[in-house]
Amino acid sequence: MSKNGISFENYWKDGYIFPIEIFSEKEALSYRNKLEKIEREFEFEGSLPLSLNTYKRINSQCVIPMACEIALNKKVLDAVENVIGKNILIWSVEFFIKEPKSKSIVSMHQDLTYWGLDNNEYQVTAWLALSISNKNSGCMDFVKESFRNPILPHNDTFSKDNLLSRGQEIKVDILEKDKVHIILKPGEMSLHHGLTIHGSGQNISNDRRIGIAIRYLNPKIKQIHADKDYAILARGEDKYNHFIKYEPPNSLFSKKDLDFHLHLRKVQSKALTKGSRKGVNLYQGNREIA
Ligand SMILES: O=C(O)CCC(=O)C(=O)O
Repeated sequence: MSKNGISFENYWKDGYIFPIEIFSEKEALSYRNKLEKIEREFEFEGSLPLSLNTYKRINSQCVIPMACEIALNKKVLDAVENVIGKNILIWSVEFFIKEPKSKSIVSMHQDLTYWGLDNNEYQVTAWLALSISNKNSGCMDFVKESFRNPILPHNDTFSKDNLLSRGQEIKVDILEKDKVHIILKPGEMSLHHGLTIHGSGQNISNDRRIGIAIRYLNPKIKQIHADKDYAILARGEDKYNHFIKYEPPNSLFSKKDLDFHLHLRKVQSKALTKGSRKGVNLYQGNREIA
């Protein structure tokens, strides 16, 4: 049993663990309000070099201080430490938002398929709910113990309703009965392994479904597909320097941070587009988010 009263052994049995309480509903609402204020201010075309959606979905930790603040939260890091150890890097923070009664889905996939990382054990995703995440709002579904598989073949669907960069979908039929619904209240979090098969259905509720996925690494892990990669040191030390370190942003969408965001996307796209159809432009049209 860990400090937070959770038995993390289940993580290594099932490939995920939930629910872990991080924020009270009031604190979660305050973060949601902060996010929605940013949305009101920056959603207009031309207010940022790329669409606001791009910055929310990809590497938001570089340009949105609240994304980093949540990723650096002590309770979140304590939970992550139980899985990957006391030295912790933040690799990326992504907002996964489904509007009420929208068609957005996330096809069943394994995260590690396109990340270019050399080790399966030294990473974990924390997914924190800022609104109710249940079957109606399109919560994540995990397949128990599926993390024991290697990376399985995936198809790129590039479907416009898929929130994933390439609409990547595992080439295995997953039965409804094998999906575990990861029901979370605002302020609760799940942790999942990068080989756990997961996805999520449509939001048929009247509220937005807002989740933040934070990808954490142990510094021992290496990027092997991109020429270099970057991360923020969140806790402990990094004796390996496989990732170039940078500091969290001080303000929202500063010119310096926007330039760095662009650089990071270019550097990482080598890993994220590996094996994709030749000539696919990840900054194209509504697939700009990559
Ligand atoms: O938010 C979702 O529905 C899916 C998120 C996801 O695939 C992930 O965090 O790895």
